Amino acid sequence: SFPRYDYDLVVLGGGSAGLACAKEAVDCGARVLCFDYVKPTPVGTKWGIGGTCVNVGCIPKKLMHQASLLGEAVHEAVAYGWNVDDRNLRPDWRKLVRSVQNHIKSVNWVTRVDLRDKKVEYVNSMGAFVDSHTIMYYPKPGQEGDRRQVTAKYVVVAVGGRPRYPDIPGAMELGITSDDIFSYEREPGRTLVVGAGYVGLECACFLKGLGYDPTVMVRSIVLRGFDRQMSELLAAMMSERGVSFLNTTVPSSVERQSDGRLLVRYLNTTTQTVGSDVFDTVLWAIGRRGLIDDLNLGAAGVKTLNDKIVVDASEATNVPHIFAVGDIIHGRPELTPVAILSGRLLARRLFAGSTQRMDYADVATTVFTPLEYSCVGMSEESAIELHGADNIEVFHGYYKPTEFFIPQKSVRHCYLKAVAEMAGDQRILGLHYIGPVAGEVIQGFAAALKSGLTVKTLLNTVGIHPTTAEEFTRLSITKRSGRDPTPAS
Ligand code: FAD
Ligand code: NA7
Repeated sequence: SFPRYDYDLVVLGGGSAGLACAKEAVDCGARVLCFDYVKPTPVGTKWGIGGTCVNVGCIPKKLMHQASLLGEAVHEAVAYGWNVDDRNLRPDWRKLVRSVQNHIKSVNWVTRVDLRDKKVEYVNSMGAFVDSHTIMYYPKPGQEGDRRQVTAKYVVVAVGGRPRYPDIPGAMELGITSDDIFSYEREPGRTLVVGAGYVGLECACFLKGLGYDPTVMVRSIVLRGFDRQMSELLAAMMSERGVSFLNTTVPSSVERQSDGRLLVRYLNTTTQTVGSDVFDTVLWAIGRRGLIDDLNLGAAGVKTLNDKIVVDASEATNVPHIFAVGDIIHGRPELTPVAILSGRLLARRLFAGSTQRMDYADVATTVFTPLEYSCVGMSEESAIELHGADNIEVFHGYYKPTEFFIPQKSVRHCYLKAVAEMAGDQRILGLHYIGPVAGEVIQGFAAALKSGLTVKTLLNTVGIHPTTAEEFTRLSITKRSGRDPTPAS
C-alpha cells in the first residue's frame, strides 16, 4: 500500500543521540531521514556532522587533557632516568590544535561514510516543525526561496545544546566558549574561565597543563551536583597545581584594551567589592542551553520547560508520536553514552517491538582534571538525605600510587570512598575516586554497582597489585570510626 508519510522517522540533530537513533531505526527496517546543522559561534567557529561530543566536546577535550598530562609525564620521565632536556619544555599550541582538528575531520568523514553504508538519509540543514508530522527545511541554508518539507510517522528531537553567554557587555563579542577553544588559532595565554562546572574545571586544567595561566571564576561552589567532599578536594588539587580561583565572584563586563588584551571587571558577592584584571582570553563555561528556539515546537504542540523538552520514561513528549533524546531532554544526565543508549533503545521500541526502556540510574561519569575524579551512584549527601545518616556507612582512605614515589608527585589528593548501606551486607550506593585514570577505574565498578555490589563482595574481591583500583578492595576505615584515613607508608 502507498505509505502515508514520506518517512517512518525524521530525526532532528545528528549528534550522539540522533545518529544512534537513526542508525538503529534503519537497522530495524525503518525509512529514516536525519537533519544536522551547526550554527557558527559568535566568533565564527563551525564544524561538521557528529554533534558536540565529536567536534567540541568529549573527544577534543580528552585529547587536550592527554596533551597536558604528557607535559607532566616528561618531567616525571626525567626522575625515572630518561635523558630529556625538560628546561624549555613548551607545547606548540597551533600544532596541537591542528592534530586535534585532523582527528575530528577523520571522525566526521567516517561518520558520513557510515551513514551512506547504513543507508541513513542525511540532510545538512536545520529542520523545523510545520505541524506535528511535517518538517520544513532549506536544502541550501541561507537560500530561503527553496523551501522543502517532508512528513514522518515519528519525529525524534535530538538537537542537543550550546554554551550560554552571560548577559554582560562584551560577553559575545570578546569571549569564547568550549565551542571555540579546541580550534582556537591563537595561543590562549592568560585565560579567565568563568564557571566551575565540569566543563570549566576541565578547560582550566588542560590550559594549566599546557603552560597557560588559567583563573577560574566561581559564582557559588565548584561542581554543583557532585559529592561535596570530592569536589572540594578536586578544587584543592587544582589550587596546589597553580590554578587560581576567584571565589564567590561574578563578571560584570569585558572590554578590549588598546594593547588588545581583555579587561574584565567583576564583583565579589561575599565582600561586595569590585575588582578587575587583564586576560588574553575569556572562556565562558556557565552551562548549556537547549536548542529549542529554531524548532517551531509550538506548531507541533510540544511542551518545554526552560529550554528543555519534557519527556516521560519512554522519551515521549506530550505529543505521543514525537520523542526527544540526549541533552535536549529535561532532568537527565548530559552525557554521550546516555544519549547513544537512549537513542538506540528508543529506535528498537519504535521499530522492533522492544519494550526496554533507558535506565538513567547509576550512570558513571568522570571529570578529566589531572588527577581525575570519577564516580558512580550517589553522593554522600544524597545517600544521607535518602536513607538518613544513621543508615549509611562511608568507607574511605587516602592512598599513594606506586608510580608517584620516584617523581615525588603529591599524593595529598589521592582519595577514595564508598558510600554504603549500614545494614546487612552493606549494599554500595556510591563509589568516588580521585586519582590517575579515574574513568578507567570506575567503569568496571559501575557494572558491579548495577549488579548490586556490596561492601562484603568488595572486600572478598582480590585486588590487582600494584594498581590504584585495588584500593577499593582494601577499604577498612569508616568515617564513623574517626580513624585517620591516611596510609602509614
Ligand atoms: P549534540 O551532540 O549536541 O548533537 C545535536 C546536533 O543537532 C548538533 O550537531 C546540532 O548542531 C544539531 N541541531 C540543533 N538544532 C538542529 C535543528 N533544528 N535541525 C538540525 N540539526 C540541529 N559527555 C561525556 O559523556 N563525556 C565527556 O567527557 C564529555 N565531555 C564534554 C566536554 C564538553 C566541552 C562538552 C560541551 C560536552 C561534553 N560531554 C561529555 C557531553 C556530550 O558532548 C553530550 O552529552 C552529547 O554530545 C549530547 O548528544 P546529543 O546528541 O544530545 O546532542
Ligand atoms: P554546569 O554544570 O551547569 O556549570 C555551570 C557553572 O557556571 C556553574 O559553576 C555555575 O555556577 C556557573 N554559572 C552559571 N551561570 C553563571 C553566571 N551567569 N555567571 C557566573 N557563573 C555562572 O555547566 P557545564 O557547562 O560545566 O556542564 C554542562 C552540563 O553537563 C551540565 O548541565 C551538567 O548536567 C553536565 P552555580 O553553581 O550555578 O552558582
